[in-house]
This record gives sequence, C-alpha cells and structure tokens, in this order.
Amino acid sequence: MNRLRLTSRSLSGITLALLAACTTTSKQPAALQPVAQANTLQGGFTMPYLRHAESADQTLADFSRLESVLADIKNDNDFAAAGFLSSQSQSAMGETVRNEWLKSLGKRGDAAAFRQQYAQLDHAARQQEVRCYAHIFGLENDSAFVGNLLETTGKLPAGCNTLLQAGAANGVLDIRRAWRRVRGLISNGHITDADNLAAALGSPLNSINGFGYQENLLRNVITPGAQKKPDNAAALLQQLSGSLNRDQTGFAWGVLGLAQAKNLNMHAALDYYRRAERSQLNDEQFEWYARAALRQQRWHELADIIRSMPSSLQSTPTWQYWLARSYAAQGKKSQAHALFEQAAKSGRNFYAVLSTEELGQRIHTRNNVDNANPQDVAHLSRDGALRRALTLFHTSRRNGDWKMRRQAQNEWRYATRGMNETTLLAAAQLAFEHEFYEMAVNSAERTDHLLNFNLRYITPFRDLVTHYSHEHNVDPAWVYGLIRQESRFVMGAKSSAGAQGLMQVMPATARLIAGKIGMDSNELYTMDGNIRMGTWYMADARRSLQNNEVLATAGYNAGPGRARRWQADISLEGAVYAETIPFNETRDYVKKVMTNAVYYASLMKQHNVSLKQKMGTVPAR
Ligand code: BLG
Repeated sequence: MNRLRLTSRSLSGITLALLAACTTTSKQPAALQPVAQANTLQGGFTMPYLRHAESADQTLADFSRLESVLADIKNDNDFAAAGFLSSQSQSAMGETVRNEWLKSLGKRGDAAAFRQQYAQLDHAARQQEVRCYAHIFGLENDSAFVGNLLETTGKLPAGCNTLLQAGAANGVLDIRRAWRRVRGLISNGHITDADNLAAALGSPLNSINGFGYQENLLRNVITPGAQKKPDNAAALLQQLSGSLNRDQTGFAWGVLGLAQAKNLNMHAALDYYRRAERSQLNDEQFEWYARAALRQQRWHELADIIRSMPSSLQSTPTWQYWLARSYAAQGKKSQAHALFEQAAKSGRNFYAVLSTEELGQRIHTRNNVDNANPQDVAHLSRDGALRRALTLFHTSRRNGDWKMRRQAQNEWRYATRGMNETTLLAAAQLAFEHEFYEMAVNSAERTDHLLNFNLRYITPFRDLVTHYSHEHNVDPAWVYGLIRQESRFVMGAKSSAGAQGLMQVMPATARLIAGKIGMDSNELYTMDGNIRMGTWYMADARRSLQNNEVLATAGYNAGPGRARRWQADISLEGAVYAETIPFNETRDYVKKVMTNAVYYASLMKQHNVSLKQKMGTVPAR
C-alpha cells in the first residue's frame, strides 16, 4: 500500500543532518533508562532504573517553547522539530513533537525520514494518524487496525483517509465494509469524505448509476437533517427500498432506529431496528438497539440482540451484565451465573460491582498492600520523568497556568507508563503527597492486583465536605463520589462548558444558587463557596426530583428538566434508567458517580450499602 499517490522523495542533505542531530540523544525508546544501578529497597520494592533528571529550568524552558515548535512543525519546519528533540526527547513533550513531526513527514511523503523517527517513538505513544502513515509507507501491516478504521463512521484524520482511499483504489479493502463507511459518513453529515471514498471505490456520489448513485439516494433518509424527522424519513425509505440493496436499506433502518431510540421512542425504535441488517449496524446503533429492548424489559429480545453484537461489544461488562440479567429473567440460572462471574472480574466499574452483588457478594475496600514505604517514595521522587511532571505541576499551580497543568498530567502519564503495580502505588503516594490529586487517583486505579483503596478513593478537603454535606443533608459518600468524577479533586478546574471548581458548578447555576441562599455568585471560585453551592444544588436537585439520588445525579450534570424528561411513564429499575440516558456524558457520569459513592460509603464504614440498593427504582414521571 505504499505505492500510492504519496511520492516518497529521496532524503535531502538537510533532512539527513537533522536526523543525525536528533538521534544522538534518543537511541533508547521511552523505557526507563539505566542511569543508576538496580536498587532493591525495603519491602521488596524494586525501582531498577531512575531516569536522568534535567534541571527544573530546562523543563520550564522546553515547555515554554513547545507551543511555538508545534506551530512551526505544522508549517513543515523540520529544524524546529529536530532542535526541540535534541534537548527534550524522552518525555511526553518529546513524544508530542515527534508525533506532530511524523504527521508532517507523512503528509509530505518523506518515507525515509518518517521511518527513522517512527522507530524512535514508543509503540504506546504512536497516534492513530501516524500509524496510518506507517501503513502507507509499509512499516506496519496490521489488518485489525485498518479494519477498525473502516468500521469508523465518523471523521478520520487526513492521513487515515489517504490510507483508506489508497486501499480502495488498489482493491485491497473489504468492499462491503468500505461502502458501509461511505454511508456512515453520510449519516454523520461528512459528505465530502463520503464522496472521496466512494470515488476511490470507483463510483462517486454523483454517478448516474452503480453504488455511488444508490448511496446518494439514501441522503434524504439518513443525513442528520433527515434523522430529525424519523417518521418522514422512514416513509421515504419504504419508497426507495426497491432501488436499494439489503445492506443499504438495512443500514438506513439502523440509523432511523437509533434516532428514535435516542428520543426514547423505544417502541418505534424497535420497529425500525427489526428491519435493519444487523451486520450493518455500528456499535452505537447496536447499543441503542439493546437499550430500546432493555427499557421495555423485553428480555428475550434483548438476549437475542446482545448475542448478535460484535464480540468486542458483547464482551464488555455492560452487555455481559445485561445478557446475564436477561438469562436470569428467563430462568436460565447457570448461564446467567457464568456471565455475572465474567463481568465481576472486569474491575471495579458499575457493572462489575452489580455483577458481584448478583453473585451474592459485596464489594470491599480492604487494602491488600501496605502504604508505600517512605524511603521508596523518596527514592522514586528522584526519577527524572516524575520530577519533570512535578516541576510543571507546582509551577502551573503557582501561576494558575492550565495548559501547563495539562502538560504536567501528560508527563505523569508518560512517567508511569509500564510501571509495575508496586511502583505505581508508590507513584500514587508521591503524587498524593504533592497534592497532585488527579494523578494520585490515576496511578492508584491502574492496578489490578495490589489494591490501595485510600489512594483510589482519596478524601481531601474533608472538613469542608463533611460540614456542607451535613448542612445540606446529603450523604458525604455521594458528594465525594461526585467530586471525584467532576474534577478529580482539582481545585479551580474548568470544563469546556465553563463549569468551575471541585464541584464543577456552572456560572449560571451559581447565580441561581447564590440568589436562593444569599451568597455572592463569585464565591463559586473559592473552595468553600464551591462546595457549599455544589452540595446545596445536589440536595435541591434531589428535592425537585422525587427525592431520588439517581435522578438528582443526572439532573446535576444535565439539568433537572432533562433528568425528568428521561423518566418513563412507568417506574424503572435505577440501572435501566441510567443505561438509557441519551446523553453519553451523563449516562457515563451517573454510573461512575453512583459506583464511586458505594466505594466511599464502604470506606466511611457505612453499613449495608449495595450499588443495587443505591440505584433503587426511578419512579414514573
Ligand atoms: C450543569 C449544571 C446544571 C445545568 C446543566 O449543566 O453543569 N450543574 C451545575 O452547575 C452544578 O445546572 O442545568 S440547567 O440549569 O437546567 O441548564 C445543563 O446546562 C457540570 C454541568 C455541565 C458539565 N459539568 C456539572 O456536572 C460540563 O461541564 N460538561 C462539559 C464536560 S467537558 O469539559 O466537555 O468534558
């Protein structure tokens, strides 16, 4: 697939010199570099190598150059990239620069330079578009990777479009799946990309016959505009059916089924989905097909839908759990049991916890390791990569610099990549001691076998949280569960929507709260005021939503009006309500907040709390 439109030019003298300049410092991939001897400390802790530590000034100077270097690379400036990498290559910053440089080289078809740089980028750090260019240049040949691209029905980066179009033109793509991507793109409104792929397949959308012509007929049925009136689109689809093949109509019914399901018109959704071609459904369509059956408690049909999902979806804890539940509802106990066992083993997520409970057990929060030994933590704190992250973290906090804070997080992720579980927990402890809370949680929750629940579910700002939880009569475990999900304990965090602080209160909501309880709305920006507002709003949302914590959690995130609209005209099991929330953010959020709350309740020694009880029943609207 490298014999494509991309011409690979021979290396210029300049490029060769640049390559020589930036390979000297980065012969090693981004593994721990042997700077010190292997070092076994007390408690069996082994931290074999500490990475070289640059000065804090160097870290900060490199960070301050980063943005302009990335802009230069966008303008195909190889000197800027090579210059940066000569001083800063073994870091998240270095990986970002190398990824951007590779995209620039890929776009220009510079195969030789690409190959050199690609070899120096850790596997785990290679971005999707970079991997696409690697396929174009014949450096990779991963059919699963290409298959996944083809399954995507949304936009892809330019290099990946080039790869797919080249594959289509060379006749190496699975034609049926390629046309499915064409219509997926149309259904998402990406007409130009759809047309380019159709053209590469030999039949552009403006063809006067053939596949391109047929796909174009579907436009009035499946574009985002058409989906807004699914009943009209369905009538049109009926009319067109005679001129379209089974894949095309089958896909379109899936699109319209999804549109109905997301409006919670589950009856119509099932009607449309039943006419769909299951092999044509994408993951989102499949999940909403299942949700339509779930919300109507059609257990038999639900089992049938889940069993026909692609295995990657079927093996997620969500669908293992619901398949198990549908088996249980049909009296198939042993099949249900086996699936609950699988889902229970998947970690500490919502469905793992619910599955554990179905097996008659409860989650626990007993640590199975001691806290990391202080000498080990001190030893680890000399590691260059962790120090780089901490330098950026402390400076960002002093200066209120959020871009730098994000880079500090990236550097922490880089520094802890590939660490064994003991070292990860020591890193989590180190982050916690520095009040780098989000990364303490991030590191602690990446272990599977060694469990330290106090680091997974940290409880900073305890006095304030306890005080305002009592004042507003909300469960502190619920409050902590919510803060952990909202901000990961980052004071002053701001979301892209503008939500602010530990409890992510929106400025408009803060004004409303301030008016009601006699606060100044600017108190939103103080820690005390933020927690006071957030806990009051939790209580108020619960009061206005039939005293129900699940509804209140959804309402906190999406607005109480929406939480109410998502109720059914019959009562629903809490987990069914949560699973059928139409907003991706809120659906995920409710499950995580409620799961967190159960862990916090356990840590706070509250008795008899199961997630199933916490989820309870959501009453009829
Ligand atoms: C919530 C508000 C609701 C508001 C909804 O937005 O904020 N909650 C709070 O301020 C506590 O009051 O409802 S409304 O008044 O009926 O409109 C809807 O506007 C906040 C949400 C928004 C969300 N976080 C708390 O959960 C957020 O920031 N989302 C963006 C996430 S990201 O940055 O794009 O990833």
